[in-house]
Amino acid sequence: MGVVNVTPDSFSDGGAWFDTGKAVERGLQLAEQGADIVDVGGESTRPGAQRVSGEEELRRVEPVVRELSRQGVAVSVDTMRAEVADRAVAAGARLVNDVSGGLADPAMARLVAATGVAYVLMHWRGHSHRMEDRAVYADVVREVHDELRDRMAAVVDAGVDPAQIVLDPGLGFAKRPEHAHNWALLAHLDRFADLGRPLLVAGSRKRFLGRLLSDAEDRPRDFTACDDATVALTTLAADRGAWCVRVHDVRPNADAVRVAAAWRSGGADLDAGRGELVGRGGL
Ligand code: PMM
Repeated sequence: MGVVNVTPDSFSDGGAWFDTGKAVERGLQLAEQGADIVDVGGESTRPGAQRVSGEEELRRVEPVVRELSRQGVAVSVDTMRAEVADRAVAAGARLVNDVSGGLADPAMARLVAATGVAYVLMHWRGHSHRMEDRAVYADVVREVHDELRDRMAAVVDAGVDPAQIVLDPGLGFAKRPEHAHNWALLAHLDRFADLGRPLLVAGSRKRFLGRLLSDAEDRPRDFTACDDATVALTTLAADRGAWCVRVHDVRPNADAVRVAAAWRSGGADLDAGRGELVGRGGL
């Protein structure tokens, strides 16, 4: 999954695609570089970010989703709002990527159920301006696992078919780099297998990588210099069976996924590193 942030303030790409034409061009480029899905978002979720209005979010994402879908790209919409998801699905999106796991908008689960599209349900403990305070865990792996299980039960209660769901531990969301929450989750990805759904791992350019790669004076590495570490993360995640990795720099990560898949299958299935289907009608 390649990322196109149609925002002026995303931490990871600094507003480079905040223009419909540029965003579409970028999405096409990512698909060409090997992304099976292009994730289009209009609201920054970086720590401390303030929300934008639904109207503004829609203005940013809808034309990009429509044009990329028209050109045959499988598009996912990164939104916490049911109304934005609804309009994006009408414009051709085939997956709703909700970082709030249905918590930010009570109408989201019903909308996802009604449309039948694939749904990424991420672990979340509150909007960006609060998530740092809520990153308190006795056992991060158990708590994230149990909270994902409970959110999955809640959206299924609201009518979502479990077959639509992809789970995401939400690296960097209410997870503190200084407490190694993200690394604990990555080290124990296998603990999420009992939930019975594919996993999405999204660590690309996140602060925990910059912190790991701090210099001798303990200054974190800038996110722009974390792409090699992202590829390493992708390789390990793919080897441990992640269904999808969400990344900014697609080509090397798509290559890593294919290498890991070929390695895992012992060469028996050289197409194993390409996207497979989730949700009614698939991707
Ligand atoms: N992280 C960001 C945005 N969307 N979606 C999912 N499913 N998982 C994530 O961890 C996630 C996400 C924030 O990162 P960005 O600024 O690179 O978009």
